[in-house]
Amino acid sequence: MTDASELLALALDIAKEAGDLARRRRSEGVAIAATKSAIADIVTEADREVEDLIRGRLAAERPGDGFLGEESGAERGTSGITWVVDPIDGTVNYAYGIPHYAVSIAAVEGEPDPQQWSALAGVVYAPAVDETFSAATGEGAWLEGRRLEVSEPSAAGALLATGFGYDPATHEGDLGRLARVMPLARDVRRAGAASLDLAYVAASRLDGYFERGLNPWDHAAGALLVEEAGGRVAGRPGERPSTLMTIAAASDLHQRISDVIYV
Ligand code: LIP
Repeated sequence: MTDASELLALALDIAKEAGDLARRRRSEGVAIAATKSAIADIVTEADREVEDLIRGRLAAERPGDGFLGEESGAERGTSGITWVVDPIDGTVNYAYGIPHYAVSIAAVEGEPDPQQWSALAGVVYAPAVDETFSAATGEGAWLEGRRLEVSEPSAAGALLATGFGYDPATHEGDLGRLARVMPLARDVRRAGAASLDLAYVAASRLDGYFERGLNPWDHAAGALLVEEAGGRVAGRPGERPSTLMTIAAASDLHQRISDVIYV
């Protein structure tokens, strides 16, 4: 039986080292290495270097584990544990010098598939503000020693966050969903890093978050944070989070967001 707090301790140590590297590279100047799914979907040299550091540390400390990373792809392990990694979530923020990006590391058990896996440990580390959000299954979600709990919105309405994909062809649909959700909101934030949007829901800095088009590494750690803070994370009605949809909030608000998105 794998000890979730042991995996969490390793993820915390590696996320800190990886975040320090990302912050250092940011101060030295960022080089765009390539574009991916669309011209707006960039990868920097630092994304790749930070992922190599994380993957190298994990391979050295836990050689039997699998890996699924945004930049270097997937490798099956033999231990039943897979590490799901976004080295710099919020890459466009990072490239523009907006200090809102994060290292996201999750350890999951079972099939390396978000529709099947069980998340055991998750860390979202924001190097620019030196904030570490962490959770292990059954042990709660934490920010710098403070136990986190999701919030239901006040009478003023919900403070929500959302995001838009890199493919312009999807924007009309995203804006249509936003228009349907707006009546629930006191206001909306578009901050540019899904892992931090989820961490902020866990920390009651946001009441809710929804986005279409996320990849497993965008939500693997953040979803565990929200669930361990007493919230709910799902996709389309009855489904787990996926590229089709990710909704995170306290239970009642979650249902209301889902109901207006899937009318
Ligand atoms: C980003 C997400 C963000 C989403 C972007 C992109 P990346 O991840 O964090 O929420 O709107 O389209 O997927 O590319 O910075 O790792």
